[in-house]
Amino acid sequence: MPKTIYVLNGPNLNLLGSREPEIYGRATLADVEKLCRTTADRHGLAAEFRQSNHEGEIVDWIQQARAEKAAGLIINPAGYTTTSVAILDALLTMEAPVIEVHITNIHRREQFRRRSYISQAARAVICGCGIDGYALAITAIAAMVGAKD
Ligand code: DHK
Repeated sequence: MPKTIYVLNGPNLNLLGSREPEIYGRATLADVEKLCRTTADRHGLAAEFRQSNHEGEIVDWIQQARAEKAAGLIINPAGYTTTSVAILDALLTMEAPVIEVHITNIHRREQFRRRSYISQAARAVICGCGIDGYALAITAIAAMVGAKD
């Protein structure tokens, strides 16, 4: 059984491709999922890919990843980045590496997007690489946990 990386996506990312495409691009969440599966597979890992518009559901999934001893967790917290102590607290319980991903460069955008609660629990933060950031994060976790190349 391959080890599993959880890839969690926060609110409004279900609308990728049609939501402000001049900012977030034309790729859909299904495209992101495909990219994650292909990249994980290349490293001998499995991807558990999910999206929710609900904070508590994301907290539940983080606890599930911990209980199931996931190899790592990638999260694009989207709008919860700057508000969610609950998601931060859940991530702080993870022993496996956590990487925070944002499609856009949040530091080039409005001031309020720049202060992330989540970064305090993240081994790395990738932002501004578009959806490729997810693939980079999976590759980084594979290296961190010594998965096969
Ligand atoms: C996605 C969102 O939905 C925003 O709330 C964040 C992030 C940025 C992204 O770039 O992926 O501010």
